[in-house]
Amino acid sequence: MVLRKLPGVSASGMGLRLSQKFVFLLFLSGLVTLCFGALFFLPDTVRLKRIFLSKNENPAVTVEHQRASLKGGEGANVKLKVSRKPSVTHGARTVERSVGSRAQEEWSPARAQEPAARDERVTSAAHNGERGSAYSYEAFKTCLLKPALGKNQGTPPDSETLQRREKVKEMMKFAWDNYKRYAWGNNELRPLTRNGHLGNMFGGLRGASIVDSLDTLYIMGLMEEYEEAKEWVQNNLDLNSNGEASLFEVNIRYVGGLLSAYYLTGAEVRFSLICLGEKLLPAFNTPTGIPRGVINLGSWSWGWASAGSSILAEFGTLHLEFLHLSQLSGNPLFTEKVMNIRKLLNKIEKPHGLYPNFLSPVSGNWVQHHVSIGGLGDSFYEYLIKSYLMSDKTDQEAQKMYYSAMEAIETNLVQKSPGGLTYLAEWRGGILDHKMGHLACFSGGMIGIGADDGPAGQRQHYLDLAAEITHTCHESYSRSATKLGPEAFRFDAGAEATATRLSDRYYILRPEVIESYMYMWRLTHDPKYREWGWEAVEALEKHCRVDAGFSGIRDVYASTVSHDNMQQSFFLSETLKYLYLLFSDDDLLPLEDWVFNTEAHPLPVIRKRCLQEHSATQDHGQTNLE
Ligand code: DMJ
Repeated sequence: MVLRKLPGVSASGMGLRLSQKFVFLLFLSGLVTLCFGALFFLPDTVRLKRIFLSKNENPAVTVEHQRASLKGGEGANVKLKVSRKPSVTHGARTVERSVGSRAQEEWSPARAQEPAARDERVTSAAHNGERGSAYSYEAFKTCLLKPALGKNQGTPPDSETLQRREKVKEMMKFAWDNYKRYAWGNNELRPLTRNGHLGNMFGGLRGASIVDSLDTLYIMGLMEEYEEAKEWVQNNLDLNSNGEASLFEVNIRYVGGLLSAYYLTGAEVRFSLICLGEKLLPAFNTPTGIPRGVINLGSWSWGWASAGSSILAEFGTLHLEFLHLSQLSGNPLFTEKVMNIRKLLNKIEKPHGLYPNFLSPVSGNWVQHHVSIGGLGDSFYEYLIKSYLMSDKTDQEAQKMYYSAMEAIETNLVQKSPGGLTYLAEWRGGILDHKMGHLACFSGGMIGIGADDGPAGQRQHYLDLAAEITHTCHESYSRSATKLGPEAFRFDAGAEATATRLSDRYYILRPEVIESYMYMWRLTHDPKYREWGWEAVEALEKHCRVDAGFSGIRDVYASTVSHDNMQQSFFLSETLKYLYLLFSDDDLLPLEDWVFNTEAHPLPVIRKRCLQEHSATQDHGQTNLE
């Protein structure tokens, strides 16, 4: 029809002149290219895109794998879904196979990764069966100094503490049962509307509350619930999920949760752990190796997505989990990635010895000079001291970095209010903001566990500082109507540990204050920490417990509360776990053997020498038998 209207052009195409044919063909091919190119920009959910692009490049692979493949697991068959990426030699297909050691030689999740597969070192020894580097769960257990659950599951001798602990266990069961009933498989429970919440933090990953709860259920002895959770992870945790996810959140909740479940119970989740770990590696494909904060988890396409600067607390909170990923997989790449971050941080100039919160992953320079021990900075410092402790106190570089950072923090950020409260201010290009976030309250515990290994003669000083900060955070709770603390509190314009802005008054079931009570209890056995913990339990019961779970509240100063309709997964993973530990004996997850990641997932101290000796003995034994 269009052609007919053009002057000098006959209705039949045959009548076109050569130049007209050329222009027409050019136009047509342009149109086709444009349409095909546009497919790339469609959301992953659009069917057309899946038909044209995904099928061949990202097929779901359901893998049945048995413990025979990975040394030291339990006998359970494990079904999990992983994303299989194209490789040069393998065609795309959906396979269901038994992953015994032979099957793993043929295919490893590492080989299936697109961007990471380009790095040939991404071949997990755990999967290709390399002798000597296979991880032994039995060896790991012999290297623990004490039984993980203590002599008697940490049961406290006095009846009052025992009753309090039972109450916390009941809260966990209540939170879990309601999640199970109304939100099973979702990331969180919405307890008022009685439905599930997926959110956008984890890409397409689901079940955050389940993965986050595994270890809490186990240490509380909620075994039926633990089995349900484990079964869901083994059968339904779908790693083949598209969508942009926070590298930090996936690492601390999913990788951390699975690591703890593996180490505590021997549950066979090592394969999914390594798959997931390898899916995070493309985030490091930046000019500096400092990872981007957001990663496209399931996609064949871009490894990382968002532009802009990387956040200190995000790229600085990978070390513990990544070291364990190397340990379990035999693949040094995970360790190399986080050691590279550390190298850059050591090299870069630090204003007054402080670490600003934003860094460009492209230039490797600080983006602005905002320093905080709360949000954006917090767990970077936590992971320095915990890296040292988790290395069996051999990682002296982490030790040095932590204590130098502490020195700079003390010189520049530690303040005393007119009322005598010690707090950590924030620093903006040399100007102090006299505000402390709830998140910063974890630092009481951190400074406490770091007290022993600082410069000589500083132990008591650090313990005192830890106690003072924990006291201030308790004040932020006791000065509110609900006895729960606000998101941020200030020390200016007459305020002392209270929120002055409406927008800072909420409480979302966060753990940090209780976390510090738990550490301070372990370090000092001062009964006030258990009392403070109990005050928090009563407040949670009174104001956050609703008919179908626990909910955050919008204003801690209002005596009639308004709920936010969200039971955060960290409430099950952290808040309730720390409370339970606070009312348990110290031999439940003893601190000599375990460090908690920033989501409260316990990870064992890596005793390299012990592990090597153990495998040497095993090898020796084997040789004798042969
Ligand atoms: C948790 O997810 C982790 O503790 C993280 O480090 C920051 N805060 C939340 C809970 O408040």
